[in-house]
Amino acid sequence: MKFIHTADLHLGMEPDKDHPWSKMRSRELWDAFSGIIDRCGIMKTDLLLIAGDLFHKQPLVRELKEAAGLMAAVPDTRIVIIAGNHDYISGTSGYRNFKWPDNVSFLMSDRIGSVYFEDINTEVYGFSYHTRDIFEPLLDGLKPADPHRINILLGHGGEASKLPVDWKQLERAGFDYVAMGHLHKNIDISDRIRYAGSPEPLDLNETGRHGYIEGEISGSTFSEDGRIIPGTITTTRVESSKREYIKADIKIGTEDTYGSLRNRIKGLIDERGDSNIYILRLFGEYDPQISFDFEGLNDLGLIVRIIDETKPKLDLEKLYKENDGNVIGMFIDKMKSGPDNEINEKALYYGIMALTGNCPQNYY
Ligand SMILES: [Mn+2]
Repeated sequence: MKFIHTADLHLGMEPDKDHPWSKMRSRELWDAFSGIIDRCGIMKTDLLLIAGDLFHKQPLVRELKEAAGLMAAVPDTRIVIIAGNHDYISGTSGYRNFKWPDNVSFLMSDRIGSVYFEDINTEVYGFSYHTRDIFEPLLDGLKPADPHRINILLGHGGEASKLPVDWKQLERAGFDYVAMGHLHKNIDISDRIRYAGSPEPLDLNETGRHGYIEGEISGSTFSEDGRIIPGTITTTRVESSKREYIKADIKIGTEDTYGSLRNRIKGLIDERGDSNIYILRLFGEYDPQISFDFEGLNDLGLIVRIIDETKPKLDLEKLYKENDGNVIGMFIDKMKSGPDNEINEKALYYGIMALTGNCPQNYY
């Protein structure tokens, strides 16, 4: 039995909102879903598992129809869906009365239920969120009803306010595979319990490659004396994401100019790929007579954030000696007796820059 496990597609979301590429990313989330459906067709996948948060918020009918249209294109793949904490089934949820294609099973109840596919001898268990939070450990103590079947559990959450799970107990519960959603990074709890992660990264904390899980399960068999010989499972992570968030540290020195910084960032983006989205942390000490126009760097690529931890290089001792008794000297004195933290240090540097009129040449 061949399956694909995905979750947290968050269709309808606009990642990196207010950045120029946000709308494009929104479309790419749909492309990711469409890509997974295509893969099901190519691989003749028996079962597609969607472990919650297919949509980012309450889906519009238009969006449901769009998704259903894609799913109908692979009629030989059975698709099982649960709702997560983002697309939870509210009183007015579009999910409630929506008519899915024949190959789609939506486990709509807020209590554990299952769907059984006789031809692949596979039973899929799961339930949907009806509220944003679930504090009850609803999966604890759950066991598959029939060990002769391939048993799969769909779950969403795994943290205190989103369906807390006792992993050790779940590991022993007898499921051949537990397809989890909610964490957007791909995380393996064990060989049989996995988070697929979101097929595309959705914000700048979700660094690294993303994709989905492809697997194959052979059902349990029975020895002559009637003992269960457990089936085998193999899984592979398919890294399909179009883009990746990359965090990069860039050390600035007193030799750097705006132009040299630009060139270095351009080199970095050339090397790591211009389809990726960058979070740049700049640190080090710069020549106080140089200024960096961070806004001007935006044409180099998809830079979602610049974290500026640079400071001007100043010779404080020299500065203090030459300004002993005047306002600059008094300011340095005062600040040096302040708390030893980053804010105070920054205030000291900015203050000196202001008092010296951007710092005379001989003070760095
Ligand atoms: Mn979630």
